Parts: sequence; structure tokens; C-alpha cells
Amino acid sequence: MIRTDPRTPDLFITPVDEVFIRNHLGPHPRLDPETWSLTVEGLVERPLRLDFPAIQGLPQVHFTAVHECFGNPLRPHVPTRAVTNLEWAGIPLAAVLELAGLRPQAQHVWLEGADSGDFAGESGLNYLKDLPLDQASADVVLAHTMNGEPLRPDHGYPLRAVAPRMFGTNSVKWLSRIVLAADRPDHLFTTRLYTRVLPGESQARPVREKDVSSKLLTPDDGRPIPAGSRELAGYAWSSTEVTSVEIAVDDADWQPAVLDRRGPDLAWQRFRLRYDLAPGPHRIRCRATDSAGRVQPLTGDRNAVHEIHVVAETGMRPAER
Ligand SMILES: Nc1nc2c(c(=O)[nH]1)N[C@H]1C(S)=C(S)[C@@H](COP(=O)(O)O)O[C@H]1N2
Ligand SMILES: [Mo]
Repeated sequence: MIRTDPRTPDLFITPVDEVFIRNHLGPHPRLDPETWSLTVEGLVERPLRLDFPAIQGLPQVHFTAVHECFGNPLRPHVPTRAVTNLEWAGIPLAAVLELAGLRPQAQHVWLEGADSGDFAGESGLNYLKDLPLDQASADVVLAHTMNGEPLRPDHGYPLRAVAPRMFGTNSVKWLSRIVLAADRPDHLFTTRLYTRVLPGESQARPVREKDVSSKLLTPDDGRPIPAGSRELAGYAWSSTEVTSVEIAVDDADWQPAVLDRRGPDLAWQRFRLRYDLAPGPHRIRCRATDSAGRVQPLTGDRNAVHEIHVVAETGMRPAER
């Protein structure tokens, strides 16, 4: 099940009830924290089995980050725009790796969930992802809390990985096993699906860092609005900071919107532009650029510019939000 288009689009933090749920394999596991444990194995000095109190005893971190589904891995270029902004709490993966002690050959971190089932014609799969050790130990947090409440069962209770710079697919839910390895695992969700060829490249690479993207949330897509001066607004995000957002109404030129700075967390950034909407139908588009110089393509890829369609009406009472 994927839910998009939150009913409360102006909120900076997405309420848990509005967060999409994306499961690839069978019914999700119902884990009991009394019996659940996390094992850390492979190229480590001291293999570990940590229970939930042991996790809670480690130093905690809190942060806000965009949580975005890449979309259907069988159709990697189709936009789905399933995106939220969430507050997480948990422990840095680095703290667990330090407890276990890394052997010098360790290069990759494998993250495995407790769910299993079938996907895309393959059966008996576990949910498995992998990240390069340096990226994983710099960024990944093992989270037990979403927006100040314990993870709900659908979102990975009692513990999940959160890779804040990366697409949601890397944030393994119901985390049960961490393996340190010299190589990447060959698996449906690591080397066969969730890979793509980026524009201008010839080799497929794994789906990791988020694309530069943006979404118009105000006004409501498809709804009539009063003609006149209106605020056009939404959120932009990327794996790096977004440096500009432009808005185009109908065939007019792109105009720079006012854009909030990102701050220290990997949160989304609000943009807004006052615009005088003449009576009649309008197409409104937004396009973000990030600090790496990446720009949203006009069409043809999963982060293609977002467009909404509204009809501006005269004689309608303004109900500004
Ligand atoms: N164990 C496990 N982890 C998983 C998945 C899954 O199917 N199983 N789906 C992934 C995908 S594709 C996404 S987008 C996010 C969704 O997280 P959410 O359901 O909490 O929003 O979880 C990721 N982690
Ligand atoms: Mo996803």
C-alpha cells in the first residue's frame, strides 16, 4: 500500500497517520521486543546479540529527515512522489559497529529485516539491503521512535534503519541482522532491483542518494480557487541542500520562489511565491536545483517537475490557509 498526498500538506512534519506504508514481502512481522534481538556478525571482532534494553542503553540521537519512497523498483523512472518529513530518534549505527569492532576487510554493511516472502516471481526472500561501510557509519541511525512515539508495527517496530540521505528502500524495517562483509550481497533488492542508469551515465548504479525534487502542495491540485493574488507553495528536497526553486505558471517564464535554508538536518525546505492568478484554468509547475548542481528534468524521470492544475474563479470567497 502506498499513500501519497497528505491531507495536511502545510505541516512541516508529516503526522504518522499520513505516512505511506511500503512493504514488499507478505504480511509484516509482529515482533515482540521481549524476544526480539539484533545480531551483528561477519567481519567483526566481537559478534553481538543486542536486546532492546541494550539498544536503549546506547547514546541516543534525534533528527528530522525526508522519508521518500523511490517508487516501484520494476518501473524506476515513473514518478510516485510518495514523500514525508519525519522526526526520528535512535542510536547511530556507528555506536553498534564500535561495540562489535570492525575487521580491516569490512567494506559493506548488510541490513536484514525479519520479514520474508515473495516478490517479482522470486520466493523465500528476506528483505536485505546493503550500503558502503563509510556511508553507513556516517549516516545510518537505528531508529525506535518516529515523531516522538515508538515505531508502529507497520513502520518497523521495534527497530529499523534510517538512511536519511537515501531513498526509503534503504531504511530497513524490523531490523534483525547486521552483517559486515567484504562484498555486496547478490540479492533481488540489492543488485537485481533497485538499480538504475542515471542520465548521462552508462552503468547502472544502486538506488541510494535521493534525487533533487519538489512538490507543490498549495493550492490543492484540481480544486477551484479564488482568482487574484495567491500563495503558491510546497516543499523541495535532495540528498544535498536545495539551493533554488522556480515556479512557472502556464507559459510564463520560470520565476524564483522564496526558499527556506535547510539547516543542519536533512529535512525538506519550504518554498513559496505570491502570484496573481487571472480567472481561468492554470497549469503550475515547480523545479528545484540542489547544491550539487542537479536540476529536476522537465519530463521523463521519476523526479520530473511536478505540475498541478487549478481553475481560478471570480466571485469565490478567499479561504486562505
Ligand atoms: N524489512 C523491510 N524494510 C523495508 C521495506 C520492506 O518491504 N521490508 N520497504 C522499504 C521501502 S521500499 C520503503 S519506501 C520504506 C517505507 O517505510 P515505511 O513503510 O515506514 O514508510 O521501507 C523500506 N524498508
Ligand atoms: Mo519504497
